[in-house]
Amino acid sequence: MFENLTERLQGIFKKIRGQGRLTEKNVKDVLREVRLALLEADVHYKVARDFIERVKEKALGQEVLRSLTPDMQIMKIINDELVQLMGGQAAKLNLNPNGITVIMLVGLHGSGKTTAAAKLAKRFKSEGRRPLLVAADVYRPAAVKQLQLLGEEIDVPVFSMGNVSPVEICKGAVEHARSRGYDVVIIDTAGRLHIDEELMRELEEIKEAVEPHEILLVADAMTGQDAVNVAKAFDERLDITGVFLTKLDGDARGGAALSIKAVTGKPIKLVGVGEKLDALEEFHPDRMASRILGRGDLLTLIERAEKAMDEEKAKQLERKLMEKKELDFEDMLEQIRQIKRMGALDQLLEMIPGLGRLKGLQVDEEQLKKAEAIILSMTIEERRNPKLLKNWSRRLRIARGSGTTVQDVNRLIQQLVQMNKLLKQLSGMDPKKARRRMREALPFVVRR
Ligand SMILES: Nc1nc2c(ncn2[C@@H]2O[C@H](COP(=O)(O)OP(=O)(O)O)[C@@H](O)[C@H]2O)c(=O)[nH]1
Ligand SMILES: [Mg+2]
Repeated sequence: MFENLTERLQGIFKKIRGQGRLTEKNVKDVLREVRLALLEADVHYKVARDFIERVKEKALGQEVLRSLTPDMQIMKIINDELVQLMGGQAAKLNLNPNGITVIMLVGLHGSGKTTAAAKLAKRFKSEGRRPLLVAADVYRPAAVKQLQLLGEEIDVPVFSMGNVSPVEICKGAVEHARSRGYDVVIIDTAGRLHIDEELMRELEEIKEAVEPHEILLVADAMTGQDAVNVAKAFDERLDITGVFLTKLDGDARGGAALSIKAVTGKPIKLVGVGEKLDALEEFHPDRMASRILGRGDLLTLIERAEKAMDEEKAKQLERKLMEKKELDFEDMLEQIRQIKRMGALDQLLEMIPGLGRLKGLQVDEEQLKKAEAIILSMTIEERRNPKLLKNWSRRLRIARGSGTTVQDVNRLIQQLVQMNKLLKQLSGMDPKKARRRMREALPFVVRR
């Protein structure tokens, strides 16, 4: 799915990786290429233009996390904007909480309406609902037969009537559902090769007759911008509630998925990812964005870095450490927790240039856990006044309480002594240098 776009974008990010920071010039260069990549993916040109404008504003504005490398900064901004472009939040189906839900599927021939109807029915059935499929495509006998076969496959009844108009069939179906206790009515309507007036009028009549809770336009993602135009045309006549985008498993270029919300204002609610009847997914803009960027793992890491690098907090701790004459075990505990918040330290270090010199360092998770357990087994008094630990029986109690040995406890006490020694040495130093020395002396971080 969208492999080409993903590949292009990754190539673009790579180019900017080596550069020191984002400047007007390199942002412009990068965004020119991103714009081309979007157009090539068949994104609507206005959508692409506005998108680039927003990314540029953010990249050159103050909103970026300065501690990330330039490619990460740009990637993060593009990711956030992609999510917004596709609607931000995932849009849920509007179901009637106390009665029958009517869902009407509309769209051109071959877009996947009949398949989508069966997929929805299967999903509802698995959720314990009682769906009823409605064959309102009366112009081709084969269409009714196709729905009936799919209905048999998933064991969901298909409502059809002889030689009457689609509007009558739909009304009849809702009546039937009411009397037989079906709670979701899924209408498979007729399509056309092109949008035509007769079809639109028929669909409007059905809409008026059964007042659907959802009118989903079924659109084929493989047709790119055409799908967007179709969505726009259907929306203007029917005021659709959302889009069911099909065939995303094929070599769709992404244009439809990226442009539909921006052009029509209507969200993509569901996507079809295969011919099988369980190939149905909810549309999540955030997941789709990270799929497009192909770096879901990295994005999670960046978010973690943002959380962990809460700079205010880090400075506060540093300031506190600098002001204090003596560190105690409470300070150490706080430090341990900060390291833990950062998680996989070595991965984070690689993308935060300021910490690059710590490369090759690794958190000793075992030691970290042990230290935390030991400190947690101390009384508050002992944490604040480490001198109390000269008493052997206290150390024995702590070792037992934390499942460690007295040697472990001794070692931790020794570490605190070392930290305090370092702190004394730093006291006369230039604060900047001192802070750096202090960070480098973090306990529990070992050289690989
Ligand atoms: N690969 C793929 N094929 C699909 C998907 N949805 C539908 N199709 C295929 O598209 C073709 C047309 O589907 P159909 O439901 O008959 O379209 P309709 O004319 O709108 O009712 C069929 O061959 C389906 O198997 C999908 O999500 N992925
Ligand atoms: Mg059909």
